[in-house]
Amino acid sequence: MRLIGMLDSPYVRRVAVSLAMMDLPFALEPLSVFRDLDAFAAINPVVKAPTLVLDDGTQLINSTLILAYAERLTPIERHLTPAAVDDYVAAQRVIGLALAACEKTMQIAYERRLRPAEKQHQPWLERIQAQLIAAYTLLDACYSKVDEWLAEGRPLQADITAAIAWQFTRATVPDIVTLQRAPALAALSLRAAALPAFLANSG
Ligand SMILES: N[C@@H](CCC(=O)N[C@@H](CS)C(=O)NCC(=O)O)C(=O)O
Repeated sequence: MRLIGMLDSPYVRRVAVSLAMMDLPFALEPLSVFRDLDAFAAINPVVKAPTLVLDDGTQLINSTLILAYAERLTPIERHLTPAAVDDYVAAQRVIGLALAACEKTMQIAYERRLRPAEKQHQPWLERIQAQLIAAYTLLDACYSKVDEWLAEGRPLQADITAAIAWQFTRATVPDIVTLQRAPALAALSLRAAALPAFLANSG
């Protein structure tokens, strides 16, 4: 399998880290959706990172859909989705909040980097920033009583995505989301960063 995209994208990174944790081999092709637009479009004209190219040439996009496929290739003991329904609901809540945080961070980054200063719309930026802070307040609460990992005593998809979202936001908009904003997430992020799959796929 070929994974197209850069590890500085939280969506690409959650796929890369998860494939590594599931022991699924893949070749990373670090193309940027901006700097390598033509090369990316030659592979996938929709230009979405991550793009997973299967051995028969089929392309999958959207990190969540790619990860759902990847679990189909994996024995159950390596699944990153918890088995018990209560744990599954808790995980889906965490993943939803973390992905919303990634989306809002990305929107702020695109607004700051791509739009000329005179075309920036302050009320829109303020709205996204409030959504981002709300997502992290709720996400931190999910981890406030968690000792190590959310479920099953091992790192699963929710932990991976929450840690990657936090690292991405801290790297991208540290002025908006401070370390003090989410202490439980900051601690989770440190635990996750020490995992071999994270070390092998750092942004
Ligand atoms: N919900 C998607 C988001 C993917 C996404 O937006 N990726 C960015 C790169 S970080 C991208 O492809 N941007 C280019 C564009 O949307 O034009 C996922 O989970 O894969």
